[in-house]
Amino acid sequence: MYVLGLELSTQSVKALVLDVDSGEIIHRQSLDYDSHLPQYKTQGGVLSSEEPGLRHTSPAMLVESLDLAFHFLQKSDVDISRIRVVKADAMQHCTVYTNKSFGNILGRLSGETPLLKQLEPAFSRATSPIWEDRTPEQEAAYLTEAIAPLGGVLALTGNPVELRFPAVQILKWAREHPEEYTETAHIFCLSAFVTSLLSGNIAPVDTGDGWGTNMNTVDIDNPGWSFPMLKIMDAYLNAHGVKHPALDRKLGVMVPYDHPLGTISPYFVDRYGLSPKTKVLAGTGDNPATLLGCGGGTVISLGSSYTVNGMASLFTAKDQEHNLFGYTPGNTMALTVFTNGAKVHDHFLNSSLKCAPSPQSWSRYLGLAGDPPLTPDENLLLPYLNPESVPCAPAGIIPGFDARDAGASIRALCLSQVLSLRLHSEHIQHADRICVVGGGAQNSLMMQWLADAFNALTYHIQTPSFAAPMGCAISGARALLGCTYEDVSIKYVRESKGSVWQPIKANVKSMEGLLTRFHELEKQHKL
Ligand code: XUL
Repeated sequence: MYVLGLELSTQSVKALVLDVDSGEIIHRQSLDYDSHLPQYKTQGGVLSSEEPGLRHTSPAMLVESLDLAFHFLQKSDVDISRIRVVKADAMQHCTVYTNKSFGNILGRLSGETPLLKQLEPAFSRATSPIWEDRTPEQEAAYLTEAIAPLGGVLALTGNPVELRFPAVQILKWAREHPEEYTETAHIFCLSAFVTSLLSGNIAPVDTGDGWGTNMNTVDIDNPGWSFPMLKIMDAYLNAHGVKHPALDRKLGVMVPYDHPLGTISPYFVDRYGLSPKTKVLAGTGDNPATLLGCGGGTVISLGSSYTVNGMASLFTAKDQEHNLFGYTPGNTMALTVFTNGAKVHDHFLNSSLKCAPSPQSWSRYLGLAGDPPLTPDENLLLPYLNPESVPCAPAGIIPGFDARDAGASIRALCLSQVLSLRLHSEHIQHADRICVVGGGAQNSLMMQWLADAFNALTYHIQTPSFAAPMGCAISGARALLGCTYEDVSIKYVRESKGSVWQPIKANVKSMEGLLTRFHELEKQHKL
């Protein structure tokens, strides 16, 4: 018996097949959008734009990428008919917009024709804002103020108003394009959109993604939308000439994590040979999926963005920097998102070595950064290639990349990113082991310094860059075996032998002073 985990992340589509009986990962594939779907001209999966802060992707490209993932899976050695459960995760906060034809089209998809060709008439908005977008400032100010008399957005939804969350993104778009808004029958979080394609029905959103919208309630046992929030949003839309906004009808239903949704769409049976009995589970955000893929402990993900992620009870501090999302049924998780993650390394790699990323160029790049022992006067820098979310700060690499001493800049970047992760992780308490995933987990200097800064052991799981689709596969295995999340985590999450970094005492000590210096530097450059 096999289970399939799929992921639509910012830059790529990933597929992972887990053999539930042996516990082996028998297939994993990552296809980046830029090179496999070059017709969309994306850079790192993002459409080009003149407007600063505007970061959108193409829903058509995402649909095509799903077909591509299945095409490669079909061409692999995997006996696809043995897949019993499919679950997808996606970058959080990305939204997809369709008109009322979408449900009908889904219900009669033909395996003869690619998905996109059939779905094209269903889109009511040509592009999809992603989590990196920073444009709806006017709407964020409105929501913050309008909800204040009702206790504030944080108290109602578990999160402060976030520019990247769907609430303000929807309001801005509807203000600018009221006719598109009126045409729209369904607004999906990307994970629910992909799951709709997989199940052939309009799929609900789960609490993992639904809580990342600023429109949810904080009742984890009874998932749903916050009517005070939707009412205030409708009022804004009315005030901007949008007739009959009725946002609640467009958002659909919210369900708990891993809610079973029936069987796979006949499209995937006819076109790729999946069994018609394959079950589909509710999709989720990449962060909850990553947490499960690592066994539910404390996780640092060093991907396109960097995140610090762990289970947490529901609590809201006025100045909280973290976000709260739903996790496995009845549980919540906390996460801080550092927008400027691997992208800054890509930029430095390009500036220092003038070459494209490859295993060889990365190892030369890291070689320039030197060894782990730290001194109190290490160079530090603020690594904000793009505007930063944690802490909220405008773009700026300060004091800058030094082309004459690239090694010093690369070292300062690695160290400063580690310090920033530590400084803004108050939501993670007493972690003595930290699982590090994402492409950056290959950076052994950062693995060591993370161990030093957190005074905790850092380690890898096998296939750290597939942690989220692995989390989806683990959900699938749990649904098949009917056991607990703990049981499946113990059974399937495998630590990578020999990849453990213990804190170095002298470095732990040096980190204290470096943290203070970094904090000072940060304070000089806040919004
Ligand atoms: C989470 C967030 C990012 C995206 C990356 O709130 O914005 O981690 O989920 O895909």
